[in-house]
Amino acid sequence: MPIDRRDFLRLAGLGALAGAAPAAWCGAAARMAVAARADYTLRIARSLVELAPNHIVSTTLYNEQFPGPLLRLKEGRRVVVDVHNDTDVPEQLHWHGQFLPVDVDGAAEEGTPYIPAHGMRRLAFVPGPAGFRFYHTHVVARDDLTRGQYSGLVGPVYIEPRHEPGAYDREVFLTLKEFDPFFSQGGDMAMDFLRPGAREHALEERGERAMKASLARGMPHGYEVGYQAFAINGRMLGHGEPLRVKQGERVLLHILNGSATEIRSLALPGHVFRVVALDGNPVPHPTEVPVLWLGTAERISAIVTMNRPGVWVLGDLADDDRTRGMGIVVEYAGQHGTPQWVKPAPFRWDYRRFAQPGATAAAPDELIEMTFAKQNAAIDGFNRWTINGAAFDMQARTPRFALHRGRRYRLRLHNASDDIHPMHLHRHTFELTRLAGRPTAGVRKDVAMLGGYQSMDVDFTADQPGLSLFHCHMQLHMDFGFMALFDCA
Ligand SMILES: [Cu+2]
Repeated sequence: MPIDRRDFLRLAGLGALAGAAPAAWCGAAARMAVAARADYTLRIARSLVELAPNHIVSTTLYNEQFPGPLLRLKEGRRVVVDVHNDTDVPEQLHWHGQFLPVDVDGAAEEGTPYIPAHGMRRLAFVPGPAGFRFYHTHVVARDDLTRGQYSGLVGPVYIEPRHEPGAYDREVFLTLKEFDPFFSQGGDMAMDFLRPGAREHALEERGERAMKASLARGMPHGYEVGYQAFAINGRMLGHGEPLRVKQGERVLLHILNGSATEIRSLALPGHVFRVVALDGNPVPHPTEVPVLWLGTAERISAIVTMNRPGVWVLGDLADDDRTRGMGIVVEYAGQHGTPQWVKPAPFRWDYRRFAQPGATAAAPDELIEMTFAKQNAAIDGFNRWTINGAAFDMQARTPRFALHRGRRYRLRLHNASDDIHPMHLHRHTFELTRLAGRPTAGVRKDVAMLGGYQSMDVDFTADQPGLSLFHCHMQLHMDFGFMALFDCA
């Protein structure tokens, strides 16, 4: 739910600074006092979330709330954030989608210092680029389902651009998140919704060989993670405040998939979503779609024109997940009754819809190829993931790819597994330039779903000195090898 800075300061116990400053607070003394205060304070601690009156979960949160407070920052204006860690374990806070130095970015793999257990770090940085970003924990959880993204450590960030286009009446932030995780073997995640859908024969053969080899060893499947509860903004469907709208209103939804492992979908019966930004970056070709799909950590900003009065469910297409909470009620003024859900017609998600038709990507200076593969149940029953044959090694900090500052790189990513991988690059934005053999240009993201047995090209300019982490954003994959570093001299 939207929260402005004044509310946030009040909630954070800093009300004295948010209101009118006392008369005595003037001159140098006031400047010093203000400089000693952070703009925002985040406190990491174990707490409770009331998903529904009969469903309260205990997890780790920012400021005892889910999601963490919306941080509204201004592009280019320095901000100071104090992060306190009241837990017994070191933490990392990653500023997802921003271009920040290694010291602040929030990944131990790059060299960001930990926020010590029962300690704090003061972070000062210049936010950017403008748009919908977020912050989240960035620690390795492995088999501990209380840690990493399995916890409730997720919060939205909105960096106000210098010029806001503003063709909408109001903004609503929605964070999608599951709770009460458990280990399972096998799942039923949707896999056939991506377009283009063509698989590469060579990748398929390689994946099937790996599966046969693991079957021969008697280790066919590694663990997956399932969840007992599903929620939007920490409330199960029907248990939070509905999204109250008026006929004709244009509502800009900023949707974040804060899941550790799940791909999410959303539909609102009788309405369409005009997608204006992906991962916070305006798309070249805003387009209306009936269904949204988001891999872990992806964001979609979409305008919905409220032109079908009623009481509706804005919810996930997966019946099991929606009935266990993944949705929110949209209620028009003066309308009453049971919220209605109507299953949408089949719809395939294709990033190319939002690209400039006919545009071609600039040629890169260099090509880096990576092949991702799965070794079934190879680490204590968990799948091991490799990049060009090597799982990530924290001691050696490998695999590592050397980059030259200012050069433009094309990453050619080959997926020799049947899973979809939401691939994320820290500290940069990349441009999608080829999806399953089809060229595209102009869509800029920081996470993109790579389909099973498919290849994808993404281009970026190496403009951040030091190490930048590149990984699959599925917690279960990144924790078991699916990470690499770029080293920019
Ligand atoms: Cu993955």
